[in-house]
Parts: sequence; C-alpha cells; structure tokens
Amino acid sequence: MKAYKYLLLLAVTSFLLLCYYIYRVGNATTYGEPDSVNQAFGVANKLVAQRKPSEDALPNGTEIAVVVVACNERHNEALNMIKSAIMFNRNRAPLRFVIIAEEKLKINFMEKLNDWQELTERIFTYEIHSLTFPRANQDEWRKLFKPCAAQRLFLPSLLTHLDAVLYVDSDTVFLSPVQEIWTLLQNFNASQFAGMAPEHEDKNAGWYNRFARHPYYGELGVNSGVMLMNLTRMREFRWEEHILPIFREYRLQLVWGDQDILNVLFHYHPDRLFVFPCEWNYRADHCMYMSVCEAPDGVKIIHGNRGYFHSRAQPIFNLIYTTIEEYTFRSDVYGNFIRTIEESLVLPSNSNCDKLLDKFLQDPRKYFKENQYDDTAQQ
Ligand SMILES: [Mn+2]
Repeated sequence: MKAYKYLLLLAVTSFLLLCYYIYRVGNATTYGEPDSVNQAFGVANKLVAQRKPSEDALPNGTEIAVVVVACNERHNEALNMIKSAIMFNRNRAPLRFVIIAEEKLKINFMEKLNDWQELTERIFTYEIHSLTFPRANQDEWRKLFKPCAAQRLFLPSLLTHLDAVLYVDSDTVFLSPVQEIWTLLQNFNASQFAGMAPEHEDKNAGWYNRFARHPYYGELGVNSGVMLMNLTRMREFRWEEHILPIFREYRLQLVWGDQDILNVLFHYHPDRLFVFPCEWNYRADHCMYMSVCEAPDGVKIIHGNRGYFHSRAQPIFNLIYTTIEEYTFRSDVYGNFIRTIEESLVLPSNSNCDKLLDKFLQDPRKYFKENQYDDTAQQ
C-alpha cells in the first residue's frame, strides 16, 4: 500500500513537472520574453535559432518580424507604426516587433507595449536592442555615422537570430496586415535578398535621375523607408563588407544617407533587389501634384516622409496618423478609424492627396464593416 502511494505521488509530480515544462517552453518560443532588453542577443538567439527560414509557403503561425529604429522624438512615431500594424492585423498573424532604440527610450517602449500586449491577447511579442555597430571596424563606423542614421545597414549582423525582417522607417503606418507585404518575400527569386519600392514613378519629378552625383538603382532609384530583408542571404553575401567601401568612396556625394548607400549597392548588384510597387511605400510624392501611383488594391503602407504626418500640407496624412494615435484597442475599427476619417476630412480640398480618400480607405473598408469589433474581425 505504501509503495503504491509513493508511486502515485511520483507519477503526479512527474506529470506536473511535465506540464510546467511544456508551459514554459511553449510560452518562451511563442511569445519570447518582454524583458529581453540588454540581453536580447543571448536570449533571443536561443529562442528562435531553430526557426526554419520562411522560404516556402507561409504556414499559419509563421512569425512576422517588423524592425524599427527609434531615436529622439521619433519614438512616438515608432509606437504609432506598431499600433497600426496591430490594428490592421486582421488575420491575427503572430507579430514580433524588433525595436532598436536609445537607452533612454527603452522604458517608454516597454510600458506602452506591455499595456498593448494585455489588450491584444499577446498577439505580438517584442524585443528591444541597443544601437549597435558591427565589431569589425567598429571605430571607423562610429566615426563615420551618427548612432541612429545608418543602424539599419547593420541589421544582418545585429539580428543573427532572425532569418528575415520587414524594416520600416518610424514615419510609416500600416493600412493593411503586415502579412500581406511579408508574403512578397516568397516572390523573391534565388538571388534576391532585399525588396523596396521605387523612389519615384516618373522621370520629370525624379530626384536621383536629375540630381544624384553617385550611381543609383535603375532609372529612378529606390526608397528605403519600407524594406524587406532576407537577412540570411544578406549575411551570405557578406553585406556589411560591401557597405563600408561604398561609404568611403561616395561619402561626399551622399545626400540621403543610408538610402543613397543602398542605391549605390543595388546599382552594382541589381540582381539582388526585388522591386515592389508603390502602394507598399506610399508617399505624398505619389499624390501631391497628380496621382502617379495606381495602387489598384488601395494604399497598403503610408510613409509620411518629410514630416507629412505632422504638418497640414496634405491633411489626409496627418488625419490618418492622428486617428490611429487616438484609436483604442478592442474598439470598433470601422467607427473609430474609417468613419472618423470620412467625417473629419474637409472636402472639397485643395490637396490632391485628400482627393484620393477612397484609395487610402480601400483596404480597411473591405475588411472592417460597421459594428464589427477588431476581436471578431476576419480570422
Ligand atoms: Mn522616412
């Protein structure tokens, strides 16, 4: 009888230990740990090292990594970008936000993102990294660049635990699920490792073809505000060993910083670049004089470069940005985003971009209907 009791106790204890183990491991690999600040490399490396490259189909549950670099006042923009990605994540794809930030901003990110995790059933995880230059040639990098300016050029060596990422400028917002642009990674051919949109759509307004004093990609150059990166392939290419010589050679000709470096690199390696259409990096340049970006399925990601989210020059850019800022999670996207914008935009407007309201709202309108809450949005 006694032996039986011991056996039972042993069995129960083992079972509980097993449950706890499954719980911990499951939790860790699915969600990561929010406290990965300062130890992100070590911890994250272990957690995702075995994750398979997303070369084939995009299976349900594939984690999508969105990277942003935030310095100074840019951290509010970065948070708003993250908020928009969560808002329009109607497929509820697991998202991982990778934030590279100044030390003093880390706590702000953590507070906000921890709150949002609670409100969104932890549909996303995040990790915060310090601004970091590669060890090789570290001193030279430090001398050449301001800490934030060229950080994204070093993502292949900084994020060794990730196979692919979507890099976005902090001055972008999503109007579509991140999953949609992420699937473009599968359209890369065997040699391509980065995806970007053209800088311009027409030669008369192009900057690179009229003013650049350095080589650039294609006819009109590319814009670096939204960039898909296959980090594994970039590492194989020895990406960073290509960046430094370009900088040394062209530093006096560079006007747009790291974007110009990317343009020089892809000028010499055009086979490495996948060019995606303008609706994935929609800027005021696409509409301010006349509409030059067709966006047949609507505008997917807006890029408020040159401060358009914060000025009244093209009201719809500012309106979309502030409406996302004021949105609260778990509330109705139709009523609190789509209808708010429809009602707030003053039409007729002198702004050509405002006239394209329907293009901006096309994707959200398709999926968010009246009285439908984001929790019950299309799965
Ligand atoms: Mn930008």
